[in-house]
Amino acid sequence: MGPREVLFLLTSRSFFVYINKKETGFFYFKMAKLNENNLKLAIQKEGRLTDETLSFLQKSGIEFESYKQRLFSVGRNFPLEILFVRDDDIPGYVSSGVADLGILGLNVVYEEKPDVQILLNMGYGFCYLTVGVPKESKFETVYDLKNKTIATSYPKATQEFFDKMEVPIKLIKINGSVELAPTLGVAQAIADLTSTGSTMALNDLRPLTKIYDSQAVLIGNNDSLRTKERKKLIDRLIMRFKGVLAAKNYKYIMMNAPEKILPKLKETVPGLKSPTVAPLAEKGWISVQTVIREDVFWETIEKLKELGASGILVLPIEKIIL
Ligand code: PRT
Ligand code: ZN
Repeated sequence: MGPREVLFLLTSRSFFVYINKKETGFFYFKMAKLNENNLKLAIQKEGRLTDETLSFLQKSGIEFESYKQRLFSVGRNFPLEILFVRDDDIPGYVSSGVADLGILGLNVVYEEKPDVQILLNMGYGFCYLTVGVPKESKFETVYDLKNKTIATSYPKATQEFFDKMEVPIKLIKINGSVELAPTLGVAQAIADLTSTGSTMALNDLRPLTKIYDSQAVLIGNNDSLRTKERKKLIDRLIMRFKGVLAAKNYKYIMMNAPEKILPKLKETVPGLKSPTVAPLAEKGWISVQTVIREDVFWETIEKLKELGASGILVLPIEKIIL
């Protein structure tokens, strides 16, 4: 256990108490008073989702003090308190109402099944729960894993998946370094999160099948969503989040084009509503400004060039309020 690891953490809507052990062996605790009326958002204190969550909040225009070594931060320009906790504790905080909202991996929600609502996909922290088998093994389909032992940190989702496939398996729950289980002879296969797939490859494993897709999600407490004033604040926050997400998915483009291709341009780039068109000094030419979707960016640009558009300028969008 690292010296900074939280030993005990107790919070209610108004207090945050944190008890820890120093390297010297002494216990110490900190207590903070929270403003009961502020919205509370629990996020991961230190881990894979932390940087992107903090940068997402900043892009949403929420200003707060740097979080390093902090337990919580208060929004300067939004009635929001951010609680920094272990990701595994977020479902409990949100379902019990200590926090109104939480941002965590969908994988944790699938596993813990807290009584909360999933409000928004955050568009980062993408990964998959994947069944992996030794590269040299004969396993080709999930049916080949009948009666085999599978090591995982996600026993519920894994069991449910194999139950649905009607393949009986034995499960062994491992909390870390699941990918070592086949080499150690503990299991014949694993079910673990993957993103690039390099951990599996480095451990001589290959993916056999995917159990689910995951990404960071915003979850909400049921009572908070039913309380009028709190729901209003949550909606305001979600509107900001959606603005950041929409901006990420679109690019702003400006181009010059012969006037006669305008109908075809409109078909290629439907934009959010319709493009802005202005005449150019050169007769028969126009300037067109619109937005295009990031996921079809290059296809769209290629089509526009084919149609005869030139001088294409692409700009990032900071926010889109729909
Ligand atoms: O300390 P705390 O409890 O808060 O954090 P943690 O250690 O439990 O979680 P952390 O920080 O490792 O991950 C937080 C969340 O990030 C997870 O719950 C997922 O939603 C998400 N996420 C996204 C991932 C990955 N990608 C990921 N690749 N979580 C873990 N991994 C691990 C995976 O377990 C495996 O060991 O990365 C390895 C595989 O990665 P690739 O790229 O080699 O395939
Ligand atoms: Zn965790």
